[in-house]
Amino acid sequence: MTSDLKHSAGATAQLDVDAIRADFPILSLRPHGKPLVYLDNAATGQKPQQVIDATSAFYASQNSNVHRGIHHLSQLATEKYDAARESVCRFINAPDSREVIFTSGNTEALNLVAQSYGGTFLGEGDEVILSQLEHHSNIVPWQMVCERTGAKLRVIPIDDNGDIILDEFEKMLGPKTKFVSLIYVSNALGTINPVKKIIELSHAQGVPVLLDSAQAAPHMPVDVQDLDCDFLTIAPHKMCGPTGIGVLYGKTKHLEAMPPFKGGGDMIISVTFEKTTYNRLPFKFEAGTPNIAGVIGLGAAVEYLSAIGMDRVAAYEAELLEYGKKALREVEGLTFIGTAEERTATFSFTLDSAHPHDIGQILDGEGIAIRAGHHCAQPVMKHFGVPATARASMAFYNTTEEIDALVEGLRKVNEVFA
Ligand code: 7TS
Repeated sequence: MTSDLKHSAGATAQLDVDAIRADFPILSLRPHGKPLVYLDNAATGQKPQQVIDATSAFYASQNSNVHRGIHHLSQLATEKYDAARESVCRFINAPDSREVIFTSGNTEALNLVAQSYGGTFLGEGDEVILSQLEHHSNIVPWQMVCERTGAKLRVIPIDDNGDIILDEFEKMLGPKTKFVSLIYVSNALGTINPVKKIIELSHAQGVPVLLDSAQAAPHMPVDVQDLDCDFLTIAPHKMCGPTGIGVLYGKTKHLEAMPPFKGGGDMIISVTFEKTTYNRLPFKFEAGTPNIAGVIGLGAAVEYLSAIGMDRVAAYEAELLEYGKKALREVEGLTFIGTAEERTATFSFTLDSAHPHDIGQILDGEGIAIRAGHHCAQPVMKHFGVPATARASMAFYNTTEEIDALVEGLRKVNEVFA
């Protein structure tokens, strides 16, 4: 990354995308002999050399277990591991790094809250509010805990733009509501939910709110103190980090009141067969040897993103969104699925000429990677009456030229299936 990129100020300043792209070795691949146009960032993002280097340096020269050895390597690994937690803490502006819990992924972070918080504090007749935009991983864990506890799910409906209907939320929020668990940005449509309003309304009734920010944190500044959310989850592999690692942020008052999610090493202070005393935060929720290389890679990822500036990432991607909306509208027979005013640069669409899977296959032949399917959000597909969509999801290293390539690719799909 060039130094002027790090130091130029202002949210609307252009990114030096050429310099950024040079950091991502995979972007110079040529699948099927064509330049790679990677537009499947909502599924997973690509990794800059800085993250690859941090991960391989761990295995090459730091590898050891953390929080247990007194030898040089263990201390080094522990230092790197703890420093990564501080980096993540700064990235989301958490008040205290003990509120930053490492999990195996965004999915595990959601399961942790559903099982530990929900399993403890929900009872017969209580209600948990989700929205119709949720990814399956913020539906199924709550269904599982509702089955066990007798609580019920309420679902905020969406309109034909793919926006949640706030009035309906206000109507269902009441004395029975015990928790709100909401997707921040829709993975299927890109809709950015009015989360601050939801949190304000929920808190007015004393109801805690979790934000699944798997698709928000890669695209915009996420500040847990400004949001005042009670919990927040992150999918590091969608924001330059490795797979196999996730983040749960939680307010201390909730995390202290919750039982551990998993038992094992590191999450205890003392163990006898009669009684185990649990460790303090965050270790209470981190049983067993963690994904040390993953955490260190995540630390490098958030440092990389912070050096660019998430406000600049958001401003640049907003330009990609505007360009993409205009360019894709020119493709014959294309219908956008999801047209919310507030959204990220994620384009879900259908073509009159071809099924989404056929679109994906023809585009692949052109070196263009998109996702076709229900995107693990079947309730969203149901609302729009489609079994699947084609989805092109952008990141800050994508360009308007790549959107042009997508448009050309879609014209080719129309020709093939004419
Ligand atoms: N929540 C949201 C909003 C997501 O987009 C995803 C993954 C998850 C949770 C689950 O994250 P994981 O990393 O634990 O699997 N979304 C997608 C997608 O849109 N295409 O592939 C994965």
